[in-house]
Amino acid sequence: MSGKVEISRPRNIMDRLASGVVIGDGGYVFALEKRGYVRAGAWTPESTVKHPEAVRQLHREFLRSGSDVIQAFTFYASEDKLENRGNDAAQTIGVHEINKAACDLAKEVAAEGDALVLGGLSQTPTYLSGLGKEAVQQEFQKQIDVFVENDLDFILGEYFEHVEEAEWAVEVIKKCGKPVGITLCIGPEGDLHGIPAGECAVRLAKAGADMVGVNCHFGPTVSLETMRIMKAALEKASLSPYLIVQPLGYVTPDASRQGFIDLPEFPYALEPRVITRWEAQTFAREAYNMGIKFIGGCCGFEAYHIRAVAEELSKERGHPPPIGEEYGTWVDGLKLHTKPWVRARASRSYWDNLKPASGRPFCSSFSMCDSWGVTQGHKELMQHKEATTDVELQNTHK
Ligand code: CBH
Ligand code: ZN
Repeated sequence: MSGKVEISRPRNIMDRLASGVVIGDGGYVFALEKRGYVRAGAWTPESTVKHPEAVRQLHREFLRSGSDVIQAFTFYASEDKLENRGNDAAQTIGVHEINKAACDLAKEVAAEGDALVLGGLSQTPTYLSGLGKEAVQQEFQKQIDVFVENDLDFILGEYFEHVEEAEWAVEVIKKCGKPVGITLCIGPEGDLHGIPAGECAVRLAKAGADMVGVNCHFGPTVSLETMRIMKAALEKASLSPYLIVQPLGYVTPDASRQGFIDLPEFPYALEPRVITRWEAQTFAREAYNMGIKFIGGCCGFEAYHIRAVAEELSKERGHPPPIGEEYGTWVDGLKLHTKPWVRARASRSYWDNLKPASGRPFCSSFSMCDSWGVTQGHKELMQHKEATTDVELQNTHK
């Protein structure tokens, strides 16, 4: 396949960041759930063992679209998470096998081009249960061991709601000597303990993270707002980690503190909020102009969004996305359309000025967010669950 970029680039993420912008990949769990290979809720990382062809194909789509790095599919693949969700498959397959299979698949596809491979860790149930730093770091260590055994290029701690847990992740990742990125899934209001976004960024840089930023929970516009706050605080503290942003591929102007999780449409009816490829291009430009060096996506961010990011930054990177090398640009394609009024759309300004209709006359622009406010300790959640189960039981016995 044509994933290979002619000029061979440094094999180290830090060198790549120093020499230009790095394009990440997009959302795995959401894409694989829609394709029927991942179950929503538990987000079943054992797909790396059960459906390797599906994970491989998605990696390949991101690579062909212009991703410079391929992320092993290890989201929620910590041992405590696998056990905590009470899933048989995960218990029989196990943390080592799931993470190892993820490393193999990511490495295999990355080698079809010139991509680096990273392993991802994320927040743990152990933290939310208040079991303390040592227990949390032990969970991270089990995944890090596999990433080191498989010699991945760097490690990303992503999807942390609490900066304290993210600091613990940075501390333990640093011990393995690999470069470390860290992204919180927070918005401009800060983390779920109420720590302001700027302070979070400073704490993570001080902990030694090489890349600091946000992923998931909010769309491109809100995520860039958070990044602006982080950047200003880092500059004020004279800290200069690389900035990284991997937002949702959904627009979320109405989301509250916990982002898209609080939207009533999460997770099965978010489609009307999907960003267009043009919005992905605008996002890429804005992120680049802000000095963000690592630009990718999270849930809802599909391969064609990554392609749009790579197209927007073609000049800066010195080449179009690999798929463009094969098929030319989107303009070239559209100029060949049979209908003249479609051919007339072969200009960037046409798409930039378009306000796409939703086709849904009864949809409102904004939603009312759920605001349960439960994250830490899960106490209230458990109480609610018990109450709901009681009601359900009463109902079934009626
Ligand atoms: O799948 C991926 O692309 C990962 N790199 C990040 C997933 S962000 C996970 C969202 C889960 C939402 C939830 O808590 O239910
Ligand atoms: Zn996400």
